[in-house]
Amino acid sequence: MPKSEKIWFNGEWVAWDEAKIHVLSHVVHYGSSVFEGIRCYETKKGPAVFRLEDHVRRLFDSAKIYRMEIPFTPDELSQSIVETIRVNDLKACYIRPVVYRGYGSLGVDPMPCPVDVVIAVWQWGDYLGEEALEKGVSVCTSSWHRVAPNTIPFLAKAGGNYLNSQLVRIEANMNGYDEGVVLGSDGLVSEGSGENIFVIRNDSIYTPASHYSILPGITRHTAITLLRDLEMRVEQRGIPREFLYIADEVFFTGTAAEITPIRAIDHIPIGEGKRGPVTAKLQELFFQITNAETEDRHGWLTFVADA
Ligand code: PPE
Repeated sequence: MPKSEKIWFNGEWVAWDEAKIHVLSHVVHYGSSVFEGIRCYETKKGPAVFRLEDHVRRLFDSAKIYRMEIPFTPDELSQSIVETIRVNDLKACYIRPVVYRGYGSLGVDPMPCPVDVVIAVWQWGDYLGEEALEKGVSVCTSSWHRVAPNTIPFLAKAGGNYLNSQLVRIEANMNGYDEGVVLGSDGLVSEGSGENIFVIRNDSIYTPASHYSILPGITRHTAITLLRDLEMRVEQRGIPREFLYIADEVFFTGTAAEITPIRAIDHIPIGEGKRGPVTAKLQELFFQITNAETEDRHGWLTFVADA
């Protein structure tokens, strides 16, 4: 992966290669971390972080669910994120804050372990391949399902959740697909391994509601808001697998994936088998906002120069 200069480690600056933890840290054994993925975009007014406050809020929500006390305030963390971009002198980057149970005692009970906080930034390009945004991706329905509600909480963006996502992604890639769509324990559509999903048929747009074992994506919320600005309403509900096959358009949303069209599911072409008109319009609007080419009417950008 591309290295940057410095990593913010519990409030100190550490050189990229020196940002290490003990092998007996709780997180290594029990997956006890919560994290965020945030993007910073290059604009004519310098680098701008997209929806910083919302991501920091979700990080604190995730920590709260797992009773992890973050030893910094949300404002301090937001400021440190901006500072990390500045120190590394990056224009556009991906930002990965991670909070984890560190080194202290081993055993399932995490409470005796310290809570460590790290912020790393680096340049991260296309998530689902070079042509994904334009041509769309080919996905499968995963043979793995999401874990049931009341097993592992999906409203928390926790490291351990991604064991399930890893199985989905490995299976999809080994079978020649770009990504997998996961069904929930009830057999209804949940999301991608690292993206939320939207479905369009006729004049209606649907996305699984938050109780379908989805991560409540910030890009998902962005898409719902931008579509509303275009006078298109998104209905949040249960979606059966086969509804995807007969859709006019299907797309993924995510910080890494941004707005990615899906051109085929289980080898069945979606609509005309290419990016559809609503997806194209939404992408255009999304990138105009992230790149500060249009008015930031929802107040989603934090300019590194001003913060
Ligand atoms: N669902 C999952 C399971 C998920 O991991 C993500 C983000 C989303 C939905 C979309 O959420 P949001 O980014 O707030 O719109 N996945 C992050 C991690 C990807 C990775 O490979 O790591 C991301 O996109 O940054």
